[in-house]
Amino acid sequence: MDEGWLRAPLSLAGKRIWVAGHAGMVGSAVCRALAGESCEVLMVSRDRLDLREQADVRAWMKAHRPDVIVLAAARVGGIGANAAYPADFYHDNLMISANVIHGAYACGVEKLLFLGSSCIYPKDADLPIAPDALLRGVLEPTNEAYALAKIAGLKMAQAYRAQHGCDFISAMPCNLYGPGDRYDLRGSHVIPALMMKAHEAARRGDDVLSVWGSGAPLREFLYVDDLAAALVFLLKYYSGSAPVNVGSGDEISIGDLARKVADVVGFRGGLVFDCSQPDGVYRKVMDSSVIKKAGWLPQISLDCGLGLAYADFCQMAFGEIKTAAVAES
Ligand code: GFB
Repeated sequence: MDEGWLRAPLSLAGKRIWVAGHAGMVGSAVCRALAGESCEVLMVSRDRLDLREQADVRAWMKAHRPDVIVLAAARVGGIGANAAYPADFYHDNLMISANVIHGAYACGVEKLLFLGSSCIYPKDADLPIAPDALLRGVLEPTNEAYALAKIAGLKMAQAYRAQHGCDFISAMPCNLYGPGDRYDLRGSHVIPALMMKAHEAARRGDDVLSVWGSGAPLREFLYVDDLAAALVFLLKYYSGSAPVNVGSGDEISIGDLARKVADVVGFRGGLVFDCSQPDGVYRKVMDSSVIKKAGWLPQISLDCGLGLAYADFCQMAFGEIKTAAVAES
């Protein structure tokens, strides 16, 4: 077994587990995954606690005394949001990581799980990307701000382990999707953006669907509940310094993905590729063999996951239509 894996799992039963960012796509999936663990899940909404404010974070943690923290809160977004708001991506992610990680140390939290992203790795790293590729090359410029802030968080977690013996661990997921995703044409990641566009195009009876970039880049996708199962698995079984990659291992081109999304949504027209929009990194599939060897495997295929994500999108869209209709009456 690789370094850092526990023979006897950490029991989560009876623990007070703070899911920071519980309302987001990842955080809400973690809450679902923790539902079967007989633990108490602590949540606090953004309007009651701004994680970028150090004194507020410290006071909240002192008052609520979590035993375990899953740090799923972050400013996230797709390639468009990363390009438009690099200052926000730096500031918010650096502040959230620094406040929660240092606060966890100061409050004597038993375990903390920090979440990064596959974009922390150099853009020319050998594929599939293993954790030891970190900081061995230049980052992809389209998400440099987010990547640097996440690298700082992961390095900080390692430093608290090294200096103070804190049981702080890190997981690096590949591109995620699923229920609770952000649907916003300019700021979303590719799956929710294409789903929204294809849904609207089908409704209008358009002939074509516009896909950003060349369609050639490859991406590795993971359904968010598979990630959440991996995170609970890591909380119980992992206590090491090295970040753990969590991915499906399957790559698909953006062009093929767009066709799949169009099929799920029922859009029968053609695809056009808008090369005025960025492609981002060409490939970034990760080596997730460490967690797979330890016992976690993804359960939800891309085809199945896209169907589930579209059902969630429709429920959300229907909710909006209903609200608008009520407001008008
Ligand atoms: O999901 P996405 O925005 O993020 O884009 P990244 C993935 C690919 O899909 C890119 C293409 O090649 C996009 O050009 N794409 C096609 C689209 N149509 C669309 C569209 O309508 N919207 C979007 N957003 N993309 C992100 C990073 O990179 O990966 C984040 O920016 C994070 O920081 C995340 O690390 C995991 O995979 O390029």
